[in-house]
Amino acid sequence: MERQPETIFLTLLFMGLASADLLQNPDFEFPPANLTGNNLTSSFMLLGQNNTVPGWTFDGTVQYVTATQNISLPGNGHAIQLCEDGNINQTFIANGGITDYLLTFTVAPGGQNCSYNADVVVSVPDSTRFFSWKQHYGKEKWESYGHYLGSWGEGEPVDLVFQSQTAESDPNSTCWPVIDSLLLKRVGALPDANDNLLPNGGFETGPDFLSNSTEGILLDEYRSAVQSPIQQWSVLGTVKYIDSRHFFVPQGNAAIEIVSGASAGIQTGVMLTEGSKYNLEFALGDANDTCVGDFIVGVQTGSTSQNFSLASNGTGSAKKFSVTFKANPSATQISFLSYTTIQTRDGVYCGPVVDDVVLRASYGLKLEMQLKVLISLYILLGAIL
Ligand SMILES: *[C@@H]1O[C@H](CO)[C@@H](O)[C@H](O)[C@H]1NC(C)=O
Ligand SMILES: *[C@@H]1O[C@H](CO)[C@@H](O)[C@H](O)[C@H]1NC(C)=O
Ligand SMILES: *[C@@H]1O[C@H](CO)[C@@H](O)[C@H](O)[C@H]1NC(C)=O
Ligand SMILES: *[C@@H]1O[C@H](CO)[C@@H](O)[C@H](O)[C@H]1NC(C)=O
Ligand SMILES: *[C@@H]1O[C@H](CO)[C@@H](O)[C@H](O)[C@H]1NC(C)=O
Ligand SMILES: *[C@@H]1O[C@H](CO)[C@@H](O)[C@H](O)[C@H]1NC(C)=O
Ligand SMILES: *[C@@H]1O[C@H](CO)[C@@H](O)[C@H](O)[C@H]1NC(C)=O
Ligand SMILES: *[C@@H]1O[C@H](CO)[C@@H](O)[C@H](O)[C@H]1NC(C)=O
Ligand SMILES: *[C@@H]1O[C@H](CO)[C@@H](O)[C@H](O)[C@H]1NC(C)=O
Ligand SMILES: *[C@@H]1O[C@H](CO)[C@@H](O)[C@H](O)[C@H]1NC(C)=O
Ligand SMILES: *[C@@H]1O[C@H](CO)[C@@H](O)[C@H](O)[C@H]1NC(C)=O
Ligand SMILES: [Ca+2]
Repeated sequence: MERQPETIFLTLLFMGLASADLLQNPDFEFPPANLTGNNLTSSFMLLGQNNTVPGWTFDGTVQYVTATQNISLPGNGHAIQLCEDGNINQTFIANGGITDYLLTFTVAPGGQNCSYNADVVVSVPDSTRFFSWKQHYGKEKWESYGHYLGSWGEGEPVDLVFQSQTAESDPNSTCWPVIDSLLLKRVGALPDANDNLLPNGGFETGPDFLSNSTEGILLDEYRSAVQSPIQQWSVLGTVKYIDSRHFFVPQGNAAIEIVSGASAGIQTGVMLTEGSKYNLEFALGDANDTCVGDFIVGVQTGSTSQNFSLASNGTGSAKKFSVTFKANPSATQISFLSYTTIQTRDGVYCGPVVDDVVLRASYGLKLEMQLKVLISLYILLGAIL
């Protein structure tokens, strides 16, 4: 089938919006102005007044990092270390209508033999969030995080600031964070969900994946479903956003793996018709990340909840399940919580994968409605005749 020119134009426009480079030098591959590849040999170089990194402003002690055996990075080898009182910032200009902005970034602990890892603080106007270095959520010495930055409209300047923060007074015993590989994404309207009453039930809309990373993206707790990196879902505990290029994903390009211990998971809310019956369908599985064990997933639909168990051999498989429930008077909470803490043989935390969550009025309701319509038609006909 041939595409209409306007469809192509719209597709290009959409892709343009989605991939527009909002940030300059987001992976720090453009080195300090007075350096070139030839003399970029030292692994840590202190930034100064005359050697700044293109696109960025810095303050405090900040170093330009070149990856060596001593430090592993996900990108092409250059990054920024935020040392004592160190911060970097860049202002980007929001474009298009008011939309959400999602950030993906990577953190590695810099230094050796330190007893304390400083936090990374990410801030934009009206929001500040701390990210602590977390071990055992991946195989690498770095972690990628997804973050809901905020919502802005055309022309608004947004100053994005990264800084280090530590409670430790001795800078020599502190590992200062190294940050790299920023991806900033504008999220437009969620795609049409067909007759699914839950938007983003397949988790296809979320922070961008690093194309080369086999680690997925960690999402810390986000209590609000509106201000969340997984659009329309709040996050409890820590979950991992996984891509189909590097994990087994039941549907589409992305899914959620619940990786932190008991009662971590995801949750959404939806207004339903009181007393009506609904059917919730979902896929549970494992991510093909050698996560072996018995998963127990608690599925809550309004005031009722039910546990589903799944034996995983860690080789990537999924099963469809469904529950039928009657809606409550108030907004209905739908959540998926993991009740098990499992580690792979390498000590990496892992757990059940949730995907393809579809909520529909149950067949019974549809039939009931059709019957009601038929009956009223008969009554109407009877009245006319
Ligand atoms: C680095 O290389 C550039 C160009 O090759 C040169 O202008 C500059 O002086 C060099 N700096 C040092 C410190 O060697
Ligand atoms: C930076 O460069 C300017 C001009 O080249 C020079 O005057 C100034 O002393 C330099 N500052 C530092 C801190 O090296
Ligand atoms: C770049 O400029 C800074 C500040 O003047 C200086 O300390 C550093 O040696 C310069 N590096 C090179 C390679 O010229
Ligand atoms: C790597 O770390 C070792 C100490 O553990 C140090 O001797 C060496 O110089 C470092 N290499 C680089 C390139 O910084
Ligand atoms: C991904 O890996 C390939 C091969 O290792 C490399 O050539 C490429 O530059 C990497 N891309 C990124 C974005 O790091
Ligand atoms: C970083 O912040 C400072 C102070 O708020 C501001 O003057 C500067 O323009 C910012 N730099 C960038 C690149 O946005
Ligand atoms: C870190 O500690 C190890 C073992 O305690 C030692 O071999 C190494 O030299 C130390 N590295 C630095 C940079 O102090
Ligand atoms: C940190 O280490 C440096 C050299 O390794 C030393 O000169 C400095 O006094 C140390 N600072 C503290 C607070 O121990
Ligand atoms: C589900 O399992 C957890 C952990 O075993 C248990 O605490 C909870 O009560 C169970 N919930 C239901 C509805 O059976
Ligand atoms: C792992 O589990 C899947 C699904 O239950 C099954 O198809 C597969 O044969 C199992 N593989 C092994 C090695 O047990
Ligand atoms: C699991 O990963 C292995 C490679 O690590 C791959 O060969 C296999 O096809 C994957 N299985 C599934 C179900 O995706
Ligand atoms: Ca999906």
